[in-house]
Amino acid sequence: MSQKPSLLIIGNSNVGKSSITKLLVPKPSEFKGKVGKTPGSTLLIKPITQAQMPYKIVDLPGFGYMKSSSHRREEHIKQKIVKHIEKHHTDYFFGLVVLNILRIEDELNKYYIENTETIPLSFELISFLMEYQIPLLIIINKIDKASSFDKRRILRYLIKVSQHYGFDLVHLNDFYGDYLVNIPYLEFSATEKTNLGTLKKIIHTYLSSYKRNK
Ligand SMILES: Nc1nc2c(ncn2[C@@H]2O[C@H](COP(=O)(O)OP(=O)(O)O)[C@@H](O)[C@H]2O)c(=O)[nH]1
Ligand SMILES: [Mg+2]
Repeated sequence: MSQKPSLLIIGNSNVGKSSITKLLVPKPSEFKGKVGKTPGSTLLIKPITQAQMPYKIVDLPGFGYMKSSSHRREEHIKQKIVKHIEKHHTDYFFGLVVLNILRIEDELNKYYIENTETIPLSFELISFLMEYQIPLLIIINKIDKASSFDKRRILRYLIKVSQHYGFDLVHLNDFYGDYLVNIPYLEFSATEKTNLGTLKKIIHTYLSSYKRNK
């Protein structure tokens, strides 16, 4: 196939997906996706391509918190994402699951502690993507907004709840590529470009290994 492989960037709205995309494309001024809220009830799956970029970027909204299908619109979007991944999973060489550090505690409290019928953050999505063997990196974005004290507390909490769902989150520096056990995370700030070099490097590592194995 002459098609370029795809990078998945997935997460709830406002976590920073478009901002991260803008940092990855060679010509940010040609990236038309607006940074900011994009309300709307339809899911548009439209890859971002640029001539000089060796891969495509697909930005998806992630899926929600319900175990039941009570919320029809969210269920509809979830079904579209599931169908898309089922059909195209072999095109994806890497996936970035983006979280907003300032929302993590709230979401864990609301969907893990207070309600046992729901699944917080993107745990359901992460296991789904792992089933399709798409290598993943959890991006903890907006770290510029948290103190280092809060950051440590939030990360500790996230790691603990993750273990409840069977995931071991490990810092990218401590990750050895064993996706059956571990998922790497990276602290990030799109506005400050914190760890952007590390992110670009790991993307290219996975891109090369995907191409080698094709
Ligand atoms: N402080 C801070 N703001 C950010 C960061 N990343 C994104 N934002 C802001 O968060 C808002 C939503 O970002 P956007 O990229 O549109 O999120 P998306 O909905 O996931 O695509 C925008 O106002 C961004 O400027 C970050 O790392 N730090
Ligand atoms: Mg966006």
